[in-house]
Amino acid sequence: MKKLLSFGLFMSLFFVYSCNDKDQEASQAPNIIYIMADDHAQQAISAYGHPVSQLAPTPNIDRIAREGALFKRNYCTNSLCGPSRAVVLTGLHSHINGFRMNGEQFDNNQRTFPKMLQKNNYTTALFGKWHIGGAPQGFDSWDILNDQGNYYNPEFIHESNSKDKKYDTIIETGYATDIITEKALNFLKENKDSGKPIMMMVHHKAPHRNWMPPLRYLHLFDSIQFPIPDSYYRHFEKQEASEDQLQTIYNDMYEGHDLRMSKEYGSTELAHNPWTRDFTRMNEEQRAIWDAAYLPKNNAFHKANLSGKALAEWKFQRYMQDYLATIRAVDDGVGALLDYLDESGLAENTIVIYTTDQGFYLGENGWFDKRFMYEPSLEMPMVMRYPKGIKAGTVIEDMTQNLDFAPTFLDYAGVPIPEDFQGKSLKSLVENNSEGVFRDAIYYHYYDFPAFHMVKRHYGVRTDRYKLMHFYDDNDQWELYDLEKDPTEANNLYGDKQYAEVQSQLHARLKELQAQYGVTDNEFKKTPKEKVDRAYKNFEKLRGRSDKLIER
Ligand code: SGN
Ligand code: CA
Repeated sequence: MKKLLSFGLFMSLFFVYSCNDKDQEASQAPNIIYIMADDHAQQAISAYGHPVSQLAPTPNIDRIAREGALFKRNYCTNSLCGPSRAVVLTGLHSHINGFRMNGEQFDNNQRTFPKMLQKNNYTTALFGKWHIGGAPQGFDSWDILNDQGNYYNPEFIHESNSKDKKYDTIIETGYATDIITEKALNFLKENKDSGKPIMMMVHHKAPHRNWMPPLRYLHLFDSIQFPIPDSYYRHFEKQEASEDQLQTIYNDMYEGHDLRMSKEYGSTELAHNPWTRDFTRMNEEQRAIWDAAYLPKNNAFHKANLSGKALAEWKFQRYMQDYLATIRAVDDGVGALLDYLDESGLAENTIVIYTTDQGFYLGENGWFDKRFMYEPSLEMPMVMRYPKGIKAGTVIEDMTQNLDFAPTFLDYAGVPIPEDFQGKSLKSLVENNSEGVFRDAIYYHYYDFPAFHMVKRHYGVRTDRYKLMHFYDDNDQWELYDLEKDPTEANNLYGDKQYAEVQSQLHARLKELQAQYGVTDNEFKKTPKEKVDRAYKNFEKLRGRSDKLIER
């Protein structure tokens, strides 16, 4: 009897103890703040050291890296907005989560990490760009931009309190980046004492096309000349897809819409501007400040009467000035969130991530936009801070991917990672507890063709040193690069006898990855020729400039 009693006592003590422990653990689960910009190039985050970013630094984003970790080789699996977001949410490649290209509808009923965290005691929230269609699921609170969103006076959609309709669509006055930051701050303030951990996704529109800076930064970079990439006028050889793209700064940017060039001296009317909505939505007050800033700059441009390469380089400068000024506002927003975490005492137990949905071109090859598996668009800059677990100044050289985000968050939250997730948790890597190579190769597949910028469908493998790519749609071309000898991927070595061994190893690794990730033959559909021709015709009509194209 005595034995039984003491066993009972032991069990109840154990029960009380383990409950306490569990409660404590739950209350200690870290908050997760995931900040994602749209199209933020690695070259434009000063912590990465690229010369452009040294002229337009991002002190607050850098602070995350300095106090936490900088991921030097984080890559996306499919360099486009919607697909990247779908991978982040599901931890699965595009062909498994079903969202292969923009314009498709994400199956919101599928498993996502926010849903899993929500079921595990987290309060979850989402603010800003969504762009994968349908109503977000797995968030206690959400307020999203309509479609791509607009810089000025953007339209937001959220669940309605009214019985008659499900959603409210509201135009909010102000600048999108600042409004999104404010929504995030308000949410933190309202929920910080709820006793539950928070997972909040803050998705900026900036610095996505058409790069409209906030009123406070319309002159920020006026006096700065940014370095023009050596490859600005690159002539392509054995790179058919690169020849056929439509994303060249000097030929494809719309002079009004993208570069804010005016029709003529003395006019505030925009030159070639196929989409007027971005400007007409500004109110009178905003438009007056805007015009007062651009009129003298555009007048000076007309006076200079530039053509040829001088014009192409002027366009590069205007692009950089505006693109980087939109980033300054994003960086301000990051700073406001970090300051609030400090003031509120939340900083210590909060993981803060800053990343973007894919890389971006800042004039390399003469380009803007993304989509290609080449380095500038494959790279997905990422910094991460967690004072409790990550040592300040950590630099990760291993190849990581957006595929790894979902398992990382679950791991930190103490939620079991499903076996079919296709990425790996970054926790032990970033906390310096892991051994060996994190990943020896990554798999990539881009599908959105024919579409904006006409980047052909392709897939490939990247290892530590090499990259093998296959464009398989309206052309059929393999490309092979030795990234150590040729970091800008100018020299297609496919078929080069000296690389025969490397080439066959890469083919083998590619096949293995496709088998591992469940890639089937259905993934390599070709587009009918008439459809491709029609798309080229349509996009040719829209090309940026009325007079002749600038030769490479
Ligand atoms: C818009 C842009 C394109 C851009 C796509 C996809 N044109 O269509 O330049 O590639 O978005 O971007 S715009 O004139 O309408 O701005 S993504 O980041 O959403 O994938
Ligand atoms: Ca994007």
